[in-house]
Amino acid sequence: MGLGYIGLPTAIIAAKHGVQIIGVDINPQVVEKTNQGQLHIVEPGMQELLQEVITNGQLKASTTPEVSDAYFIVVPTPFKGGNHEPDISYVEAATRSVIPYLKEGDLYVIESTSPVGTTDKMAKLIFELRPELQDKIYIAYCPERVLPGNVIYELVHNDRVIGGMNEVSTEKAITFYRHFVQGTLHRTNCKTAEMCKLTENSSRDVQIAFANELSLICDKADINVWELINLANKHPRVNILQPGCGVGGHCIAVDPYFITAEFPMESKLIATAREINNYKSFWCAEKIQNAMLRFELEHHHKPVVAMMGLAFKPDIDDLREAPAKYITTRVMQSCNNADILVVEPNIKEHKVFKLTDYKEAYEQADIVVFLVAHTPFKSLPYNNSKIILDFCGIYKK
Ligand code: SAJ
Repeated sequence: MGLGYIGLPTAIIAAKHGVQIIGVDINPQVVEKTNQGQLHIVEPGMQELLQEVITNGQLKASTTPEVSDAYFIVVPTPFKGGNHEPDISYVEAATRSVIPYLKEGDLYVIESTSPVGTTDKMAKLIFELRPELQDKIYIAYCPERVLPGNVIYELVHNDRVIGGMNEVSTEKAITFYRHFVQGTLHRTNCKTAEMCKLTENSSRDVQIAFANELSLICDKADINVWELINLANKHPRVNILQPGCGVGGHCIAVDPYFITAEFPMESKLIATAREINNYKSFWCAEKIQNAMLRFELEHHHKPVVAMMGLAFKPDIDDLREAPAKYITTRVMQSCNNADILVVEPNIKEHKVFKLTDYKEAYEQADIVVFLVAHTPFKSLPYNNSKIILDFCGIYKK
């Protein structure tokens, strides 16, 4: 259930390993494209695999479920409201749509990132509507852990945590994942498995916040934060991540809120990390605006500014929740007349931003702002005559 960034690759890989798959999505265009063997997401190597499993009939897409032996819920869990309350309505809708098909011996697994207690809630819903299935079906939670861009490898090789409602459910789910997972399958209960996913991404968010906080301190102290982190990491037990222009994407910048919304009194560090990482983007925008004002005062004309990168991390074309996109929008809104050149080498065009080639933008700009450490940017020679704001460590030395 759900043919997005995780559901579709999982369906393809399982199909490739001999499982007969019906991929269900509420979006008819996604279903149509998938059945034509066209990948609607960007993921290296996946297009060929999709073509193969569609051609040999192992995978078929549909807008409605069919009777199966196992059901996997792989739909988004966004948040709602100012308090970032998790919204599990898609998980619930997908669950409701499979309930009529469930039969004795079936397996039901949630993979969607979910607040603690979601699997229990969905089990309750299933048994309310189908009381005769009590103790006759297997229910588990098994989060995905793959890194976009490396999905084919990680879906097969990463370890997975599998938490059943009871031990037999865990075992049943393990038997399924064995079809294509070569990593170790770790047994637990569903609540721990739910919390484990949130913990993994919150841990990364907290670690990035530490690096971002250091970058703010170093800016004031006039210390090169990249050199500092590199040196600190020479300690055998220190491993600091890299600062950037904020934390983006649809996982790390979202999942910690699933903890803070439910446990606000206890999750002070996790909440502060979120604030620091959000603040870092705001701070970058302010820095750029200040540099532009200073330039105008000195030169009596507005600067040409190159905004280098829009994606949420290096070398991808995914702009979802991208801090670079937020910063670029904010800067553009604050200066109607200034020349802002927007650069994103990983996409051809964008419906809001007019894109400029990265070499051309670098050439023309008075102020160059590095927002994302895309590989091509690293070959641009450092030009002393320009004002360079390097928020992502293109020129680390
Ligand atoms: N970032 C930094 N500094 C760093 C590392 C990352 O600023 O040192 C920023 C990136 O630029 C980006 C954001 O963090 O804006 C997130 O990027 P990421 O590469 O850390 O993670 P995602 O969102 O692509 O994927 C994460 C992964 N989780 C962990 O590494 C714990 C992945 O394994 C998960 O499957 C995925 O979230 C998910 O779906 O939850």
